[in-house]
Amino acid sequence: MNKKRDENQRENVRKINKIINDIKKVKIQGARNITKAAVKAYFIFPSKKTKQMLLASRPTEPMMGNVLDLAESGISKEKILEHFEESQKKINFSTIKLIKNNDTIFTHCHSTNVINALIYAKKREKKFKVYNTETRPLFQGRKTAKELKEAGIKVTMFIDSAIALAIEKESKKDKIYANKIFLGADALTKNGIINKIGSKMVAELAHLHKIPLYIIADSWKFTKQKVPIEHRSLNEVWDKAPKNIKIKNPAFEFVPKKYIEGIVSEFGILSYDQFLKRFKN
Ligand code: RUB
Repeated sequence: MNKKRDENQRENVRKINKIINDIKKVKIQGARNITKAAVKAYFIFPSKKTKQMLLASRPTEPMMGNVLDLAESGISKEKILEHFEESQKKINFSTIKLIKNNDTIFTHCHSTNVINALIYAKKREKKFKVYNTETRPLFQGRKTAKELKEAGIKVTMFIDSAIALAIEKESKKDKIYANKIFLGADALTKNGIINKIGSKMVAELAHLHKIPLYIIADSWKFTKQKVPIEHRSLNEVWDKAPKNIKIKNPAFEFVPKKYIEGIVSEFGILSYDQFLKRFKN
């Protein structure tokens, strides 16, 4: 009997550690997927220790913290997972209203909230194409391009340093430009959002060229706490780099709200300040 119990315990620890490692290695990526995986891990063995270990696996994910707080307070796993499905449905209903036929929508990295909304629009016969960026060093952009292609959406992937080319209106004569930008978010804060490194450059270009930037994100990503920016391993950038070369590998960055045309969440399409008000209520 005890042997069986010990075996079960070991198996549970193994499952939790696997999820934590997959999050650390970005095999599980994106705020929504990370949070769902964390919920799964937490409910294998609900405890303060499990919670702490999960939180440490990805510091730039307040949604994981918010959801683990809910789990700790007694909200069931089913209720939490139901929120993600319901919220995504509402996000899809709103995002489709923003998409016009012949749009070119630019996106960066890989956001499940964005991709699900684009696939929903495609299934409802919207005709648009997507430009996306490869997102070095871990190439989440390839995942985005593959998923969109599999859904029948026309997609063109650019190297990261071609961001300006992909969204600048000056290039209109070559038909290389985006007329709408959809980004996901890891964190929604009072003054702006946090998302994959490169997002601020996208936002500044959007502002300069008057291309509307929408953040497509579940409201559970909101936090009042300071969000630490994760700096990842230097090997991801240059494995076995010569000594005495400094390398920086920040994974996320802050985008001020002044660059954001609207937030598409389960509350609908709102300006940043309207969203903050709605969230408070
Ligand atoms: C992913 C990323 C995504 C947000 C939102 O970065 O920046 O835009 O997490 O994603 P990484 P979602 O690949 O390093 O996790 O919409 O899936 O919550």
